[in-house]
Amino acid sequence: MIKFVADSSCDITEFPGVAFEAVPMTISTSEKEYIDDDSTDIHEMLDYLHSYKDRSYTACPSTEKWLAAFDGADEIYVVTLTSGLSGTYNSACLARNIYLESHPDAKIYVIDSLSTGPEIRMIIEKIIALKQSGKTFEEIQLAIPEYMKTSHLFFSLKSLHNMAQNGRVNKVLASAVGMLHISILGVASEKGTVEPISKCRGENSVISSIIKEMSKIGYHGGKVRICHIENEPLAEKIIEAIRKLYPLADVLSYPARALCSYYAERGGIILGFES
Ligand code: X90
Repeated sequence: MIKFVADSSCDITEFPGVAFEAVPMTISTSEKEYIDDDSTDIHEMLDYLHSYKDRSYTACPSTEKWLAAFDGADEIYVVTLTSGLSGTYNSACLARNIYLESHPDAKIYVIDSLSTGPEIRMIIEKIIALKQSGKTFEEIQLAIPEYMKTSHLFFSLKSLHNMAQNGRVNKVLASAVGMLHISILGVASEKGTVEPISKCRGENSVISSIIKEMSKIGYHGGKVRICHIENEPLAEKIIEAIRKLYPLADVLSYPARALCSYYAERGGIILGFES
């Protein structure tokens, strides 16, 4: 059986027509835990965290959780959140080694996305398309690193509070963003970490800066995936701006699941695209 697996930072819970599983990350405080699966009410989680004044944490899936997702499969493709910010890639690699001891004929390809959300989704979509066109495991192992040279991730965030609290960005940068109407525009760096590009004042500036930065990297009408944290209007305006330039572009927006919602915070958007 062929299986496609990711951690829940991919923001999708199913893929029609294939065996796909998202292994949940968790978000917690000292009094409550949210498991990042279909059961989590993200609006409620964001409200709760806003009113909760003490600190909150996240955790990546245990090796056991990855193993449970591999169970029964003998050709497995795994895409994880960046190893630059999380232990999820290491945990998945450990699970691969353990699984291979009891399933020596299985093939498992674990991919460190060096990114999150929409770019992970694009990598999964690519693997599935390659598989459906008849490519072998070995061919896919060669094709994906090439594909990842053409996939990129931008984000626009209104707060870096949760990232700073959990040591994922520095506090000086975070405190500069707390102001009303200021968003920080950034890019996933080569190492899979947060790299700020500019501060934008107001929504129009966010939209034009994103379009400008995309074309700088060589966007010319390829696939775009946008997840938003309770900010569908901004995602739709970005789509509109892209379609003005490239009416036929394959562009999609959808709400983020819990892990990306926690770190990108209310109002944030994360955008993956192909150059
Ligand atoms: O506990 C854990 O292992 C999870 C840690 C997750 C850390 C950051 C997740 C970022 C989510 C924020 C904006 C995009 C940043 C992308 C940089 C690669 C989304």
